[in-house]
Amino acid sequence: MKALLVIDVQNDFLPGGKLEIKGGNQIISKINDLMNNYNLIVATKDWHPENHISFSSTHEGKKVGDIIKHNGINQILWPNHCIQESFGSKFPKELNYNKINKIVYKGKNKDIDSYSGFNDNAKNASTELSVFLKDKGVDKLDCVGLATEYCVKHTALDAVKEGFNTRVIISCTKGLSNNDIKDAINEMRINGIVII
Ligand code: VGL
Ligand code: ZN
Repeated sequence: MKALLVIDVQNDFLPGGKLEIKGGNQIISKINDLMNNYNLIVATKDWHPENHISFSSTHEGKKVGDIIKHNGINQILWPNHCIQESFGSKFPKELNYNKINKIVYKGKNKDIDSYSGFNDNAKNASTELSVFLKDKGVDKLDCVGLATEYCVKHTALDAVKEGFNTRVIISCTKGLSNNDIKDAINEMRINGIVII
């Protein structure tokens, strides 16, 4: 059984959003088309409280792009984004989100970021994603969404670790930095992810 995983396609990651990814809007209609090929579609949402550790505004004297160490792990500081229930946290109206069967929320704990839809960045806590997919009999997972080198990469790497036959449909992803995207694609390939 195959499933489509739509990662963090939310207003704040699209042009005009708080953490905008150039061209992020261009993948929406492609994802809508792709949805026709799947009987099970799951989406992740970045879902932060207002004082989240990943926001530069949470740390006095820090700015966007700074890297801090928190509880032993590096954290890049971002603009405030995807605050729970805000407009920026919502699906864009152009996305056929009524076809999504299940939404998994991540990054809810203010003390730790969560790029992966499966686990937080310390790999201490898991979301319900893996159990949900396995309960549905999913063995093949196709990943699309934003951003290629952050949440898509980390979600796909964890999917492999969870035993899913994992592919990333690269034309249905967009990232922030071309160099980092290249590195991310290599890292995903090395770890057994099929890039199509
Ligand atoms: C993401 C940075 C911060 C992502 C989420 O969805 O790739 N990136 N939070
Ligand atoms: Zn985030």
